[in-house]
Amino acid sequence: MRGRTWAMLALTLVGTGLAGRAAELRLGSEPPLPVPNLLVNPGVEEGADGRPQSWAFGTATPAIFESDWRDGGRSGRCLWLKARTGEMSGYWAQSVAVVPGTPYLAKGHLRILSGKILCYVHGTADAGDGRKVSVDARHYRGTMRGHWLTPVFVPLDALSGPDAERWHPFRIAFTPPAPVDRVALSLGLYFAAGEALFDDLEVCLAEVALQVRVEAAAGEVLRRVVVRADGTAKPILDSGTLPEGAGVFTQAIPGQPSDGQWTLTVTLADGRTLSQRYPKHEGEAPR
Ligand SMILES: [Ca+2]
Repeated sequence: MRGRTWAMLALTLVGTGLAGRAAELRLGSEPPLPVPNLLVNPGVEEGADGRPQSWAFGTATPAIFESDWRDGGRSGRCLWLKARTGEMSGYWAQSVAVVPGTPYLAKGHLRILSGKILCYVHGTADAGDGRKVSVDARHYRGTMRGHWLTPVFVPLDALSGPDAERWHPFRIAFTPPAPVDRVALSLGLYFAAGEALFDDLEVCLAEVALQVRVEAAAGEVLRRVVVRADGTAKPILDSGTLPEGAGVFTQAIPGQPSDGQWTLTVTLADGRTLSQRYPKHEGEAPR
């Protein structure tokens, strides 16, 4: 621990510059991270009169469904629904405005106690020439748990499907085609008797443009600039050896995932290296 503390202190000294002299590293993005969550009441905590704010439950056959805003969520309260038969589907939903032609992500967490769930993003618009243009991106998950064949014909240890006690993340990528500028995220049970819960939901931009800017201090020269994304071996940017006397380096790297994390490493001509993480998470040690 003592050795590590000294190593961190040494890195901090290099990073802030001895005698107040060091290159300035700026790693950011457009738009900045974290990107905004477009959903209202995404954690399902707000509401009144027993109903969650901005979320609505809909089905063609209300008689077979029970839905509720209840405790026991991944955070505080959550959306719950139960279908007594598989006659029809039913969904909790919220719609958001989107920019046509832009990649988005819908994300969240779910628990399936029984049955089959469907999370999907959908939107339709009139193309203006009588045609309809749509987006429909789906995430299905199911379990045999609670099925009428269980456990008489299907041994319990052979059941497929996610653990009912745990919250499972889901993720749906979609790009609304022009002129679709509004989509709904629907979360529900899909033509099967069952029971499920949903919480901590998000619709956000899928991509950002990373912005790299490095400026040498007086008397310094930049030799090489490298940006690595966590979890990938090959750098997403490698300047190679910079021209003699390089003092400023700037570059935009479009199409980067909005849930990524990156490290900018700069090597100076005198052999020193400086680095910066983006986005910086609270409590993260300097590197
Ligand atoms: Ca919650």
